[in-house]
Amino acid sequence: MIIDQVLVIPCYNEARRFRAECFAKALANVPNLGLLFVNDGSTDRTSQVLNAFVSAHPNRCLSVELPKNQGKAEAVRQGFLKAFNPLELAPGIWSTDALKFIGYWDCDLATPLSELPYFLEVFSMEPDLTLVMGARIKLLGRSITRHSYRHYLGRIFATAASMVLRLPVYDTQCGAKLFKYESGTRALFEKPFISSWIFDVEILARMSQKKAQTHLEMHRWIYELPLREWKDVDGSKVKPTDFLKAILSLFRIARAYPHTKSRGSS
Ligand SMILES: Nc1nc2c(ncn2[C@@H]2O[C@H](COP(=O)(O)OP(=O)(O)OP(=O)(O)O)[C@@H](O)[C@H]2O)c(=O)[nH]1
Ligand SMILES: [Mg+2]
Repeated sequence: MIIDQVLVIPCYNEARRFRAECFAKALANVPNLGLLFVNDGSTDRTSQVLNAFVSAHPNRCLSVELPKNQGKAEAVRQGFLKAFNPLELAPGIWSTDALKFIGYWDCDLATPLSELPYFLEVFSMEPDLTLVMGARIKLLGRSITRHSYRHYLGRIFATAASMVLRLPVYDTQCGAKLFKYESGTRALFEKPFISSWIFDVEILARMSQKKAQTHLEMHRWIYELPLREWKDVDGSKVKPTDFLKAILSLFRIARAYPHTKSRGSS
């Protein structure tokens, strides 16, 4: 069995929320899926919980321990760098030659792992895509459950992010994203992010800069997939003040990526 798709799961003080049975079910349902957990300097029992899970699924899981808490952006980045480094992977089972997709997925499984096949389906229909991102859109026939204050703050933020990026993006912050495993993706994660929380916006800004140089249209590279299911999971560590911090970070991103212009937004 060869791993051809890997999900990086950033984990900060997740011992209580970690649902081993859901991750185990995903491993059983998707035979070529690998999970790469990044313990982001947790101070609870996350390390023990992850080690127990990784030991129970030795060929399917890897883990990274960050010595101190660095925030979601750096946790995800470290996971991606490991997944792109052949020396860090388990020989024979995990190989950089076999990997086709790499993503990140919030540990609380607010986006259930049963959504993953739909991401893969989009890639199979649109092979030129680089990134498929989950989008939390309330539509008939879907189950998107979100506290209303978080929904409205999220909408304000998303609108501001879309203006800064000059891209018609609906939901930058959904914690489920899948990339094609290729050198261009690795390049997106090469440098540390300036924002520890809204690094998703920065990823789009980095893609936008690159695409502007190559005159390619963003909509050919990125696809937002309306999720079938998403729910707020209790125990989020994001506070209302983080909304203000996120808006300030947007200004910093706008300054840091001045040529962020889309050619695919019209
Ligand atoms: N809050 C927080 N989360 C981190 C950190 N490092 C990694 N993470 C992980 O980032 C993911 C998202 O964190 P959550 O606390 O679920 O954030 P949330 O408010 O629920 O965000 P949404 O699910 O998008 O509403 C989880 O997998 C966390 O374990 C960190 O320093 N702080
Ligand atoms: Mg969450």
